[in-house]
Amino acid sequence: MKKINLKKKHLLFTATAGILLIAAACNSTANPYGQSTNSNPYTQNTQPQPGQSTPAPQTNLVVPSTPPAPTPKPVTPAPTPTPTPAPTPAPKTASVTIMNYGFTPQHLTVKVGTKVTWTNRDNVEHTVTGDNGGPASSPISQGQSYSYTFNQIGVVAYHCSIHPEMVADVTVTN
Ligand SMILES: [Cu+2]
Repeated sequence: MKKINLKKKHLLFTATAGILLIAAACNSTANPYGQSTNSNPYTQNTQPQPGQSTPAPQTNLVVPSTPPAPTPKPVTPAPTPTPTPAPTPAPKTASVTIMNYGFTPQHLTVKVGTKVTWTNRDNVEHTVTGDNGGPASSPISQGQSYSYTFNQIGVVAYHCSIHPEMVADVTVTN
């Protein structure tokens, strides 16, 4: 019994030693180029030869396999355009003063659609009467006014029907 046990142990030891040897052999031949290119790797790596420049430490060599995900741009909501209110057309108006038996200004130029207001400053009545259509007021007493809107392009001559020498005109342009 004892002898068999010893023999078994011996066999086990021999087998283990053989495996270790094979493993060691494999290790030594794993890199066949290592010995020829670097005969003494320890001294060469730690002690640079004189005249040999120390290789600069290479940094930033790690290249990420995937590019970093782009940071999502913050979505800025498009500013709501403030609705521009349609400019209210300035009321086109003009004034003519009737004074001293005359119209001032005697020659007036306005844009089409302009409302012209005549105001009598004389202490006598006057009219605004178009020569060929246009304004046609009744007698305007002192301090009163008459208005007419010119909606057609052209020259409108007018006078005072009470005092025909009082003449003037309005030029209506586009
Ligand atoms: Cu008059």
